[in-house]
Amino acid sequence: MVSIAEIKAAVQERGLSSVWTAAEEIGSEAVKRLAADIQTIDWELYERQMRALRKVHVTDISRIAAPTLLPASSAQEAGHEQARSAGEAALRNGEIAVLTVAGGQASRLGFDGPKGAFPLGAMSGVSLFQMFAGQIRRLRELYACRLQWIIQTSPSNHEDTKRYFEKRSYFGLGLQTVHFVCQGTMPALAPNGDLLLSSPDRLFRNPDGHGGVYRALKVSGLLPKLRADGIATLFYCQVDNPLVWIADPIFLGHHLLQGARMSVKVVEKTDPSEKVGLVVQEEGGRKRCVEYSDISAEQQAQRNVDGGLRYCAGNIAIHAFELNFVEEMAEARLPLHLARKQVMALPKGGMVAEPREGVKFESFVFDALPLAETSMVQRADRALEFSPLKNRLGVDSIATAKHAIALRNARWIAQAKLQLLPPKGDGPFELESGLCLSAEDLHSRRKFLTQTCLGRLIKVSR
Ligand code: UD2
Repeated sequence: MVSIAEIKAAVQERGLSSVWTAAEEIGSEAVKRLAADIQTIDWELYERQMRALRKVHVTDISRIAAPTLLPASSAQEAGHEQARSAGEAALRNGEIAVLTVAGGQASRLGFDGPKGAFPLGAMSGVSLFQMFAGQIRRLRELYACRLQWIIQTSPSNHEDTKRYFEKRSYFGLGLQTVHFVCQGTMPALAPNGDLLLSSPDRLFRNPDGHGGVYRALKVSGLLPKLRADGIATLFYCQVDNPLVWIADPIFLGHHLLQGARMSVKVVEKTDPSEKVGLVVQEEGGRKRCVEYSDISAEQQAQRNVDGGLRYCAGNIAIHAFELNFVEEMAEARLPLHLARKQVMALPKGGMVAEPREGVKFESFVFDALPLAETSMVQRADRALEFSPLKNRLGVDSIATAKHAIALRNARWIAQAKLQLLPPKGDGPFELESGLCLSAEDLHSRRKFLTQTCLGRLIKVSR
């Protein structure tokens, strides 16, 4: 047990003693509570935060090249067959689990609740979580496996997310196979490095970024359990991409056949101002992802002689991981990314939080990419696999995501040659969550389908 005096000494050593002022004014109990909070500070991390604060951030992209991209899984490609067999075998053998990061706030979406609970289904209003759960159910049916689903939450939405699933009986997936892992936090700092307080007896912290998932998995104790269940590979995706092709067997197969430790799917970036990070290759062949904010507008606009963008591999945050690699990354010191923002924190000498300048620190999942000795990069067909839901209106919004789902459905319906009854009124067709994973899968179910909701919702007849 560390004494308050020792905690105070550690704080004083770093010139941070003003952090006690408000708590001391209230009394010894407040000081104790604050001391308990400060005791959890990882001072080595704090030193790294300070170095990151002082460092002028420059990304050296002078010696990078565009990586080799495998064709999209939807492309007719001879090399895909072997990969599909390998990926399907891994699914059948129960060697794959799905990991979805859902710890972010849905603030840009203006939605009060976990982002995964956002209702996006055109007719049914099903949520992102339900769409994902449907795919997982279908994968289980097709590959006769127990496919487990790990969902990363954050302290602000952990309980709400769990309750959301409990209330809906885990969408029939079973409590034992859906795991919620809560990410950690990092203390935010004032621009001069002072600790910030959200109240007199509490540090101001923010979630540690999606890169916190490595540590969160380790701390949760889930990794040995997954290993004991025979899982060797994780399929990773973000909760805000309703088009994600969960556990795409061709992607997983290429990852496995190449002996990759971490793989990534990318879309071809055509608009230089599009806000996606870029996957690039370093000398020696390792890949890394350069965030859009780290690369100048001029660099992003550089073009090849054929007119295409020089750096066009847009990271869509879909990965495959070797489980051992995830465990190693839990111990790695991934770079810290800074966000200078107004935060609700106590002003110096004050007792009540108000907006003030602060610096939040996060780590990013893709910063593990250069640490992978082998990695594979595959193209994704943007129209079939990527439509991020970030904003209420405008780009990457509710309307664009719904539209992308409708277009993808129309494409699948046409390819599957379904004989549908003409629906009433306007609006797109919706495919019931979990109905199918692809046009071929939809075709295989054509004899068991029924149309409801004015003929626009296509379901399996039961
Ligand atoms: C991310 C990527 C961007 C591109 C884009 C694709 C970063 C910095 N940028 O953009 O390169 O791939 O996605 O859609 O990642 N999350 C957590 N915990 C956190 C923060 C985020 O779980 O502490 C989750 C969040 O719930 C979401 C995902 O990570 O599912 C992406 O988070 P974001 O919306 O903050 O990322 P964004 O839009 O900057």
